[in-house]
Amino acid sequence: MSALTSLRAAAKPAVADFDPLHWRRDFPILGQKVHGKPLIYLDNAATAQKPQSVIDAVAQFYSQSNSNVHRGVHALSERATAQYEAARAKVRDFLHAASTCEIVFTRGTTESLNLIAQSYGRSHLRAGDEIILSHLEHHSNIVPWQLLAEQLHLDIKVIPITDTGELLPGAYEHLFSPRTRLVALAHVSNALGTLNPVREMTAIAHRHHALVVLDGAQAVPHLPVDVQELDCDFYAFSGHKLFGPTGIGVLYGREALLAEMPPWQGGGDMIRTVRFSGSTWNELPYKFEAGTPHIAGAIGLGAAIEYLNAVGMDNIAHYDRELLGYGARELQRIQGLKLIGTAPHKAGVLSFVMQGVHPHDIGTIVDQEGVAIRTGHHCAMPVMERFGIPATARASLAFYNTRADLDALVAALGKVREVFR
Ligand code: C6P
Repeated sequence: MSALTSLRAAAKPAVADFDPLHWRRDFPILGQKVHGKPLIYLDNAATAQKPQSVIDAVAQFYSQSNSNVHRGVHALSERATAQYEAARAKVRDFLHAASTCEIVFTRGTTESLNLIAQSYGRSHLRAGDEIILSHLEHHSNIVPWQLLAEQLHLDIKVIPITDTGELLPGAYEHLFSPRTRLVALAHVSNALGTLNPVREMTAIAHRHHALVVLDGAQAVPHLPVDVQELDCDFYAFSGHKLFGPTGIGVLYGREALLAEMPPWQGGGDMIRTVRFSGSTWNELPYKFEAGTPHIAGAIGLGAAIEYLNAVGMDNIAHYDRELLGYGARELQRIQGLKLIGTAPHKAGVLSFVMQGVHPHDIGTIVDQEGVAIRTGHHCAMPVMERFGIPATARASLAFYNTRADLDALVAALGKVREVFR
């Protein structure tokens, strides 16, 4: 953490006094102009910006400690290993996991979910077994299960969603059968922002003896997460959406489950012994970290978590709700604009369409005003199909965004209306 950031951390504000501009100064990229206008960055669900302390941690690693981990006895290697493992401990505390054995570093949410499917799934599921997904999943929480289903002849069942973008109450439990082995759910939907009642849904799955995989990619930047309280079996997230580097992610898994799962990739560091007659595996979590990992990425992610601890995840969650409510109210004032995803419990995302305007045109016009949003299907094609639309425009929030940012979006959408009268 930079000196400036630690100074601000010492002055951690109470929830009611949360000042986004205070924290925004830590994000150098946000100070720039785009097309001659101040940048308004509202594409945080795609990837979030990085505070100076994360940039410094990565630069410091490469300029002072760069070395491989778990391999050398020399000073740099020991320092790199200590920093890499310290980052793992920060992730453990951030998720309230019981042990660092349960924290596997991956490339991101996508890799974490594929790891579960290919390691747990291939070794534990059999032809005719069933997996439950929901209609609002990101492709990363659909396609790995489809690949597995093809390999093993499994059946996939889907929880329907309502017009507000909530999982249809009551429909979920009816999908269980004695063959249901696993439920894989987004904690927060990236296309709609819906915050799913995952604790209750996990309890139901466990009553039916099914395991629960939670895709936390869009939850961790907005809410405190406690995997022991949620009681989930696996939890996946990406560092880059959590204000950390790209190319680093996390798979949390219950220790007892990870211990009985086979490795999914072979190579250096994941083995204990290698002979041509057969190999044996390293202890957890290294069994799942084949090859040289993204050391700087893990250290950067650790720095991001330290930074978020200073901001306070409770403050972030409270502020996110407030800002989301403001944004929804202001956007709905725009003639012909329809919000897609109006669940009462949401986090971070305002998806919308405008009558007579393709979302890509919305994105292009607001970009000219310095406002960065994402347009498209958001890697959630089944959601688009459910709402009968090809795409949405999506503003996604972070704690450094302000009401003024949303006002700028509304003003830019006014320009869209002028062009498409
Ligand atoms: N969603 C978005 O703009 P990766 O690419 O592995 O870091 O994350 C994949 C992923 C998985 N689950 C959810 C809920 C997600 O939102 C994402 C990434 C980005 O919405 C890029 S498509």
